[in-house]
Amino acid sequence: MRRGAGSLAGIAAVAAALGTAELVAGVFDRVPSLVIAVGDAVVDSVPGWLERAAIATLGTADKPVLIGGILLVSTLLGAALGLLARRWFLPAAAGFVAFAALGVAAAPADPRSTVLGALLVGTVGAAVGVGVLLVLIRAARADHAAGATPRAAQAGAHGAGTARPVMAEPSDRRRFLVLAGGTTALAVLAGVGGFLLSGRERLGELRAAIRLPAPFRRAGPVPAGADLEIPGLTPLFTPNEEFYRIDTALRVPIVEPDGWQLEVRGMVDEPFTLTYAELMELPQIEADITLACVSNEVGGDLVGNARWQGVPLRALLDRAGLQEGATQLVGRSVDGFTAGFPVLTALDVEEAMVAVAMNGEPLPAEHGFPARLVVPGLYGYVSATKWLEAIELTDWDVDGYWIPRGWAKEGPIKTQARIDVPRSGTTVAAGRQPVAGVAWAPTRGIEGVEVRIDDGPWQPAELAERLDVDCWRQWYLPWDATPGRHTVAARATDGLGEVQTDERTPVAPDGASGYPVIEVVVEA
Ligand SMILES: Nc1nc2c(c(=O)[nH]1)N[C@H]1C(S)=C(S)[C@@H](COP(=O)(O)O)O[C@H]1N2
Ligand SMILES: [Mo]
Repeated sequence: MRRGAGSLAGIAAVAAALGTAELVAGVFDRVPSLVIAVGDAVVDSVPGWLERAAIATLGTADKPVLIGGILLVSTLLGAALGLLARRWFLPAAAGFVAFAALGVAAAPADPRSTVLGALLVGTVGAAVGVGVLLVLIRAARADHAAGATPRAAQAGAHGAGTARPVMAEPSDRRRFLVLAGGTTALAVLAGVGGFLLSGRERLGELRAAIRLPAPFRRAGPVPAGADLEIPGLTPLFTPNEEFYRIDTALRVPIVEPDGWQLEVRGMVDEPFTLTYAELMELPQIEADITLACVSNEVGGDLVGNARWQGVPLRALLDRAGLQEGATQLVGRSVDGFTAGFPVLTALDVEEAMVAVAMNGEPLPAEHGFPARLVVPGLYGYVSATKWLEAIELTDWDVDGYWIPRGWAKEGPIKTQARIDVPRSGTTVAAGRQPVAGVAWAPTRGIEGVEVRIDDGPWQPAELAERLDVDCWRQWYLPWDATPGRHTVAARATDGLGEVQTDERTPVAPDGASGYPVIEVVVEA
């Protein structure tokens, strides 16, 4: 039997196993996706420096790359097992079972699935894989036998020569290829279908049916002139679909409001639990808050501004009654992620909230539906837990997800300006050109932005009307651009009068600093 046929049979069998498993995971709640489970286990176990390097080089493509890598390794493994199955079918079948067992073993990394669900999907996957392998190996043998037998007989008649494999009957060959190809195609369809089925659509309907309560304290009206509306300049509010997304979840957790609960527990006098309906009945506030990721490079786009609505943290803490020694608030996600920050921040910053809505609609699944934390002034990795399921009051010794992975325990957002217009590396016409961007220093506000052309003096930019200290502010400088190559730098001053530092630091451990600098060519 030819090697190509063996490996093809193995690849089709692996595809069938994975495709069926994904379909089962998509149809049933609490049944994990084995591919995602392995991916989650990889994410959880790689050292912090490697995870940082992956995010730095791949950005948000890190997830597709990881999943692609798992599928590639699976395909190679399938090819190897297929080769083995040509001679030794049982060991190859055992290989399939071991492969499925690996996926099942990884499943506890996904706290949303049950052990029974993992066992079920592993068994189904292994059975389908072994079954398909058996059928295809048989078909390949038939194909091979059809090709080899007449030739061997011929060779025997002449009493000499070696029985070299030759082309089989075209019909047997075709039968095998159609079988292997068809199985693989069906398996891919099943896998994609399972992924799509995994609850997203239903969640969209549930979200659409939710009526948001009116907040008792509204965010101020947006003053005319808060959005300069300069072409190319970031809008004041980031649309939800364009809001940056950073999390460790390979598949967006689909959390239905029914059955979801928020627990407030730990070092409190009266721990309590809220259903979604109960949370929605509590008095809510609305606030315009700029959220930033600690991994945002100077000039980067891992930052966004939204109008958030939710229940103030302070109200929940007052109800629970803080005990002495409760110095840290740790948010726990249904996906196992954790982030912690000083309890004092939760008490001092009035707008710190359990958010349920973003820009006037229930949180999108990607941004933490049904509830998440939003804390003005802190990077997301220490504060903004999405798919929140518990608020735990602890002492300072507990570490959130990113802390043992090389990030600072405290994560205040650094004052930053970003130049959006002109875009770095572009060519603009000589004459009056806008230089424009945004600047943020949540909780402190932005009091000034200055721009420097080449080695010239720092020139004050015009600021858009202030919306809130917690959100970014647009700025603008009319520039008389002269022909040639120019560098443009910017720096912001926060509400405390502190000028953004020019000291360049990398994103790790506590956020990038330094001036944003762009290069443009001005054409005569
Ligand atoms: N459950 C969960 N919440 C999370 C994270 C995560 O990995 N898992 N990442 C945090 C980080 S690092 C950031 S910057 C913000 C990003 O929020 P966004 O995706 O809504 O922009 O979410 C925070 N909340
Ligand atoms: Mo982040």
